[in-house]
Amino acid sequence: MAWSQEETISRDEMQALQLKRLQDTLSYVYEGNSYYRQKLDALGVKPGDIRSLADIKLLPFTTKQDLRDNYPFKLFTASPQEIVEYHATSGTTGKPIAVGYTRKDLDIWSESMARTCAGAGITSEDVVQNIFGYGLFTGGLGAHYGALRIGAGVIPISGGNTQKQIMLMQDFGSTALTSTPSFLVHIHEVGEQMGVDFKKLNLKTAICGAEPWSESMRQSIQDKFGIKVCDIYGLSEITGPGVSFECHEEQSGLHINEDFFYPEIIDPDSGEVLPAGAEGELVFTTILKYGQPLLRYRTRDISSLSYETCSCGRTLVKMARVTGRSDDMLIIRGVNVYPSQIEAVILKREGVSPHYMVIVERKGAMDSLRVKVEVTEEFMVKAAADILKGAEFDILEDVARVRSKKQNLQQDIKDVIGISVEVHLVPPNSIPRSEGKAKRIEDRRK
Ligand code: DLL
Repeated sequence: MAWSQEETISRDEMQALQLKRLQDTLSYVYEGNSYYRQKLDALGVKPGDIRSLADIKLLPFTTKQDLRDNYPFKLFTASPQEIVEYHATSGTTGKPIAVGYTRKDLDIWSESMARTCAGAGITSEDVVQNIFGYGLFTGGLGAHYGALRIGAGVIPISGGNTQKQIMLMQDFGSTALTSTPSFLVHIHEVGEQMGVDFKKLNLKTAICGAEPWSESMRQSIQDKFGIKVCDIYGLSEITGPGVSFECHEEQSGLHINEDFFYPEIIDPDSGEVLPAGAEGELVFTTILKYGQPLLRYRTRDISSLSYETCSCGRTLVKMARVTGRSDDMLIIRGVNVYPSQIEAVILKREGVSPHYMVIVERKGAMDSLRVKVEVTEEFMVKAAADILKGAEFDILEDVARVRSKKQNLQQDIKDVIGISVEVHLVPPNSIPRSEGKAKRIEDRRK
């Protein structure tokens, strides 16, 4: 059953509500945010120009680069006194993207997540084992707030600790799980080795998201645990998890909390707005947010919208499962990684060339990251000369040099992207060159 009344209102009522909230948001950012005021002034758009939802086209897009350029708080519209919680995304060049919530924003976020929990069939009777990471990542606290609002019991275990996760499922009788899908598969693998039969536990449902996953992965998790699994989508910039959620009745597409986050689908190349059903890039305008409201934020996520009625009774528009991105961002173990971050580290190092290849693989349920980097001619010549000289001492020294170069590079990359990586130093010219765009990523998980 729907959690709040707005989830089932008619299209006309929804549009009237959206228009009013869009107009209020525009006045609020125009008054309170000099970045947006300048941007709107440059386009000659005043808040009063938005007379219908279609007029949203007049507004400028906001991009991740805008958030980076205005790091950390220049896109905040609320005053520092009003901000009560901060979060951040994993960064590109070491600096994250900051997000700030007012008390009212936390209320809207909790409401979005309560709807998400209710959508998955979670009630006040449930014990929610919250496996999403707590911290700057929005997953943990977002799911926590939603479960609390529903009145469920929350186990704030956060990520990792696989064996403890299994122990608590058994001992605390968890009935619902909130997790990335890949980590649930890993938990199952470990549990199987321990002889655990997950179907005999109290588990009945899971909410999974924060990374791309497939319908077959859903089926497999459902079969392995004997539970229902619903998709959840969101991004830190907009609110965190709970921008949209699946209902357990249909499990086909995610209902967008569109009274809070106004969705559009655009052509990623031209920026043109596409009609319902067409696949393109998701764009959201926050229409009830105070800390850091965003106008037409380009998510880079590829999806489509459907306004068809859903048997669950919700009238909220549905977005299709996110199938990919219009940029090269990878999500590895829940962490957002851009190949450009790795490139920036490589370019700063001596002895290696800018020819590299990022390889993502799934070993068991876990993603692993390898980076092949070509060493320079000079580095090779020196190594070869040492070998030819046959001086045992030199060769040993050389091996040590290569090893420490590799380890330093591994550490530097880890410091920037936040997850461990295996570096392979390879000879010059051994990575295939391409004639067009360099192919730097090999995602073998698909
Ligand atoms: O991943 C928020 C979140 C937490 C969502 C928990 C769901 C559950 P970010 O770290 O900012 O926020 O990453 C946002 O992750 O733009 C998508 O590319 C991707 N993503 C999130 N959910 C899904 C999903 C959180 N269900 C980025 N399917 C987004 C596919 C997803 N991709």
